[in-house]
Amino acid sequence: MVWLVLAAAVCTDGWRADAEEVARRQAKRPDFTYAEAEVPEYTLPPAVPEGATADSWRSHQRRELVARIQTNVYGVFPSGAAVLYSEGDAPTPSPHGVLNADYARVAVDVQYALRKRTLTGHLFLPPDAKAPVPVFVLIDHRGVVDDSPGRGPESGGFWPVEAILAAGYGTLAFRTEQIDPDEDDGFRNGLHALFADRREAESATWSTIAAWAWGASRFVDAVGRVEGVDADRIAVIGHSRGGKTALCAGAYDPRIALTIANESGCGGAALSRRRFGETVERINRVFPHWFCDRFSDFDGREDELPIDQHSVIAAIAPRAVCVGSADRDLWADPRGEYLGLKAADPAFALYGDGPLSEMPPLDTPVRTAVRGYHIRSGGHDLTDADWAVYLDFADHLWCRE
Ligand code: GTR
Repeated sequence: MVWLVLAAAVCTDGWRADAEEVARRQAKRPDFTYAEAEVPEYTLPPAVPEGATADSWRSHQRRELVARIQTNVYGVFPSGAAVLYSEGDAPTPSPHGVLNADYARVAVDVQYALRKRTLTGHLFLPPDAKAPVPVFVLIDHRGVVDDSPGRGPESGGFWPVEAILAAGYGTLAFRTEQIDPDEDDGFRNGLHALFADRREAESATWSTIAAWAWGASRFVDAVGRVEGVDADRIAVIGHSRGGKTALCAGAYDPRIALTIANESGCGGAALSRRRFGETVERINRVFPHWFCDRFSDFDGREDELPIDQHSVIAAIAPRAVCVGSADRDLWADPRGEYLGLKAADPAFALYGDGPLSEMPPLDTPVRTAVRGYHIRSGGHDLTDADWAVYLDFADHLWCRE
């Protein structure tokens, strides 16, 4: 794979949306912006406070930023539940036949006020690893993993288990619906049901994305306890709404070593102030449960947001983060996703990382020491080609090339 290794290089041949595709989208959704020329002027809040240093960032400024993200965008997951990680079975040869892998079913028990739920994830490890391996935790909002007894997880484009194992990594996938079903139910089901007595007082600060992100953190804990896993090298990856969730998890949980947001769009890596494709108003109207109530105060008033989505990426610094876009996925605003990563430059610069280059051409991944960006040909999906970029990035990050 060809990577551009970045200095402050200016690339004049960077990606531009296909004009016919823009016209087609625009005709289909005339109320939304698909033309770059129509993006309004905007000023982003600074990624880091003036005069920030690596010390001040580490000691309090990163946490203060996370608090602003919680208040304004993703909200919080209700606190106070007891979490039990069962000793678990050591990974054993996969019962799924097709895979040459070790497999473990990973269970996490969550208990609050005598109410209890068990979360389940599926972990595959390469069978012949000589040292503990890094693991990719996949946020599965598509139901790719089949939890029913006797059935194994399907290995395919969205979760190419064989390719991940062949690259020397382990991988766990968990279904988001067991944590919170993806519907606007007033937080009555999923794990929120454990906190029923707090619903009236607290639910304005709850969100489904924060709950899924909390779940991702629990699986980071759980896999870190499994023999053969390198607990310091755990990546969390999600696509689309799962990509928004990965960014929330990466910002909130400093133990996540690599955050991967594939085509995460509005409320993900894309800058809200650009109002390109999906907007804050639209996402809050169609998916009111994804974000905390306060986020809808900014419907049509993006310039009043005290942060923007680059702040979420900044809150991950100095840990690693990859953002992926797709050429035909204009609803997710590929350029806005790139700019979200780019505008986080000052936070990563505190640690000597970057700057990120200009937007690269199609299918030409770029990276700094700890950030990666690519835009792939094709539509909205998490494909083998995206995984190949992320596996390559992990090789570079963890010196496994
Ligand atoms: C769309 C939504 C996007 C994206 C996508 C998905 O309907 O507008 O923000 O999250 O769903 O998750 O596939």
